[in-house]
Amino acid sequence: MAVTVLLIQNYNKENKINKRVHRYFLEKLKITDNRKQTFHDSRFTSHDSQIHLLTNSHIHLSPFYYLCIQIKRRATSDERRATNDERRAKSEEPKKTTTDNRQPTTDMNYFSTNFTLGILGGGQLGKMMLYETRKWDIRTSVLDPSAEAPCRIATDNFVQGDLMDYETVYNFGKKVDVLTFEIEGVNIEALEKLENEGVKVYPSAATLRNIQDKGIQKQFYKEHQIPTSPFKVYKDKNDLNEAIVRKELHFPFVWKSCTGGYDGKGVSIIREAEDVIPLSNGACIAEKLIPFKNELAVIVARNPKGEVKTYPVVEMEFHPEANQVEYVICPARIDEAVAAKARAVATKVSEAFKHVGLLAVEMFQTENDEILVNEVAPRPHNSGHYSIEASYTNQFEQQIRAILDLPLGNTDSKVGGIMVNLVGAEGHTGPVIYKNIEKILKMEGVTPHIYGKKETRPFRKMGHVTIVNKDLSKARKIAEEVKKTIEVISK
Ligand code: AIR
Repeated sequence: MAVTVLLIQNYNKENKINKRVHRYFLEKLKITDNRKQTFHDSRFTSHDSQIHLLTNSHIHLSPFYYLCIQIKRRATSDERRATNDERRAKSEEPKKTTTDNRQPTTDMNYFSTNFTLGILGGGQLGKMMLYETRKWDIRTSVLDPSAEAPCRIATDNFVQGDLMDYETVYNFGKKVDVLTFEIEGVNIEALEKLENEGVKVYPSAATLRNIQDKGIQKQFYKEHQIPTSPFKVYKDKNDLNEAIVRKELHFPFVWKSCTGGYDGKGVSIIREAEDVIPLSNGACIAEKLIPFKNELAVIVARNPKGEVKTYPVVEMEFHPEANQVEYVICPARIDEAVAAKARAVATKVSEAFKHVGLLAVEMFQTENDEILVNEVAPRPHNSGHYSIEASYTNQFEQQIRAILDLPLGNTDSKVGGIMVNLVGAEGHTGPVIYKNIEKILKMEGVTPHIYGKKETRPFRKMGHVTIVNKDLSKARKIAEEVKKTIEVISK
């Protein structure tokens, strides 16, 4: 068993940390793993079961210091000790202020050490993030409910468990140095608790709170003067039906479940009363159906220092039935002025959220070239997959840079890129086959990505293909060929 000393200190009157107290504990307690946190009293709760306030008689503690001790099970090794010595030495240095008032992470050594990045969710987005942690030899731990999660093959430590369960997420988070997520459906209360105990959670629990529930997200846009389509929130299906009967709500409109929807789930266009019947019965929003010229997206990267970069605007074409993106085209074939406006709106959204990591902002370009924010995702996004082959810094590397407070990379493209989603064909459920994959491999500039989900289902995202070409119209033609050729079916 190793002892972790958690020093919760306020600065004294001279604004100095009591190094003597700190050193005393490091030496006397034979500490093998030490973390020092500096934050305000309000973040510390004395009734917290994990932390016991120590009133130590051996040394004099000024009223400006609180000293806490935390017992934790942890593996010890020479390597870990060496890393922690480095951290200890660095932690004596004065801390920089960050835009979100938390500790910057740059004093950590992430590369080829025991630093551990925790990822909630082990699907394709996590798997593609792991290509980058492997590239930089950063240790990872992944939590996912499925024993066959795609991340399993590339993470250092895999934990099977429910992402919505408080205890599971909390226990997982306690064992990592920085915690992130690759799916929004995670337990926020556990993230809040972890943050209060000094774990760095990026994007923050507060950002996720504003995004996870689509009703809250829309309200956030309204409060921050971010252009979005008109909407109303309803507490359940009954409430929605009553609004239809009262003629407060007119057909057609867009129904969105407030929670739990992704990859086209939880979104429907309601054209008549019968369309309401199959909807799930939870809190929802009804949005005005916007006639638009284009659906666009901009990925914004932001680190804890507040450095911000936007990727070029991409254009999305949707599958009419599945409500899933079929082609993502970068750069979007739109006027430069519209592209500049879209990037400016995305930056405004990012500033309002003060998020850390990536924020994918999906937008509509209306018939009179207005930009309306549809929704955001605080993570790597389908609309940025093209960047693996086409950009100087792909979105997954950028996510790692942003959450670890490293300098952000160049977001420009080296070449035009088009992404085609590989979704499970209708009528096929079971062990997956990528039919005709060898045919698309012969095509110019074509790279398939296989997510590693063993079972296919209609419209399930099973992979994607990127097509790069200096000539975007040529890439578009090849993308169509790819789409016609490859099929995701079951055995
Ligand atoms: N994901 C998360 N939000 C939207 C998407 N597409 C990705 C994440 C998650 C995976 O989809 O990588 O882990 C879940 O996919 P599935 O097919 O198992 O539902």
